Amino acid sequence: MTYRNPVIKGFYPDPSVCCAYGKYYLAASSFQYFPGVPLFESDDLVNWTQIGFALTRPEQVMLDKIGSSGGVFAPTLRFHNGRFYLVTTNDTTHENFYVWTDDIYGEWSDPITVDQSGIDPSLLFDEGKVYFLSNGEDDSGVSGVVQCEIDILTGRKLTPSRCIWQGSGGRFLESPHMYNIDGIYYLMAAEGGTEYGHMITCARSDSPWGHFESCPRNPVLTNRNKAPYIIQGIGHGDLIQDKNGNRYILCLGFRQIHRWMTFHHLGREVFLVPVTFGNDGWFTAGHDGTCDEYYDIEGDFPQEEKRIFTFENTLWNVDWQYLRKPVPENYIFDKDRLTLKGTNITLDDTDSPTFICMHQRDFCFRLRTKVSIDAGEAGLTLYHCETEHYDIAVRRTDKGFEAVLRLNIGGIKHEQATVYIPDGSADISVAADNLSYVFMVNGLMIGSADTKYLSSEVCGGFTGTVIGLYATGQNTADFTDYEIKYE
Ligand code: 6LW
Repeated sequence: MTYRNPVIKGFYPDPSVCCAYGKYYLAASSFQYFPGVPLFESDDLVNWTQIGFALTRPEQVMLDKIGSSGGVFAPTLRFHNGRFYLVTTNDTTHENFYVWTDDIYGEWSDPITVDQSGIDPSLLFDEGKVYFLSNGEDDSGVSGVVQCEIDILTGRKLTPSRCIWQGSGGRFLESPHMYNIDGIYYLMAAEGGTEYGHMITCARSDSPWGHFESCPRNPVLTNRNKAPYIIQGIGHGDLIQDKNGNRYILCLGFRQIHRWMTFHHLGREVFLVPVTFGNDGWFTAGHDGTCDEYYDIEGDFPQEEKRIFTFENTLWNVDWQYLRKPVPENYIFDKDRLTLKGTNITLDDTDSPTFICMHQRDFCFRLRTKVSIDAGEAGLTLYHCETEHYDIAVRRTDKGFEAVLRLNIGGIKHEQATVYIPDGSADISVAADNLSYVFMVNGLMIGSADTKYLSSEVCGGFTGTVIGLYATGQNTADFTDYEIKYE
């Protein structure tokens, strides 16, 4: 079959993948969003469905008033002896911790911390031992990929942390994962930073402690010299073997809004790249160490994608996320209606406004909903972070009600349009393509805005654009007839 990349669209960076009970499971970073660490499952590595989150209880992860792009960084998902382990970092509290579960569709354990520095922690279960890797500093102050052995029941270190590899020379050595493949220990990592210079590099050894020999063909996967090409920033990946014995890397990358415009606003997405091992024991990723849009792989199954998202066909606890530490009483869910209770916390605050979102999964879509308020303001937001978001909303003023389109870019707040509406209800809609969003109220266009100002190049940070519903002020807001339709 031929599949098309990305295999998971929208802001789901730093993928990590494991196999259990004949299925594949994938975890991604979530930063300031709650619940933390979205989880997906797949039968074939190409078609992925979200099944929930790993960090579903506020006690598991401190996100209260944390900065955007703080919080939960790159996770690693592993399955060993009937148990799933998910290890990650809260970058805001500088803690590496893991949680476990025997039922990936259920709740995960409380966090178990590991006293090793750095980010991007990973686990290797090997010959009765558990190795804990991260990018950080070892016990003698040497930085690189550092490793210790841990007791998996308690998280206690059983050995000192030792630097085992310092990469191939690129900046920001990150995302270490180690694999025992037929007795050889392969160490895969990312270098170059998670922007246009991103890459995956590799080393190997006959012991998990090294000495690691760098692959002579490093970087083994990068799109940094592939131009002009929409898919950029390929890096940070995990290696997996499928049921037929074929190997793949699932990695992150992003799609520029246009071939000649170096902006991406959908965040870092998930790409699947076939890998072939050569006689020299090293692998080639893709055809030539780059990530293509299309690949032919073994298997006869369709690539399918959910294109329509409504209240009725999504699950509140599987498909939607909040900012930081939400107040549950402010969200009332019905089958075909969402009621939000506003507070004085706004979308501009580094806090938890009444806000619930799904990720923007593709460039082109049409989105509509009907919103009704009694006071304050409520509406839709295309939200990248507190300084960059486009809001189309209904609000109450001294004179009555109006709809407003407000563009927030880098601290500039621009009300592009206000439209009188007779009561507190309006149909609001957005039509999007690669370059712009067009906003409508009751079927009439009231303005438009460029996608590029919601890009990571403008906003900075590690997240992507999400589509949120929000309420601010002391109000009750009802949303009905909600539909996002990707083209
Ligand atoms: C992550 C690091 C990275 O921890 O970005 O792409 C950081 N690589 O490995 C945040 O996602």
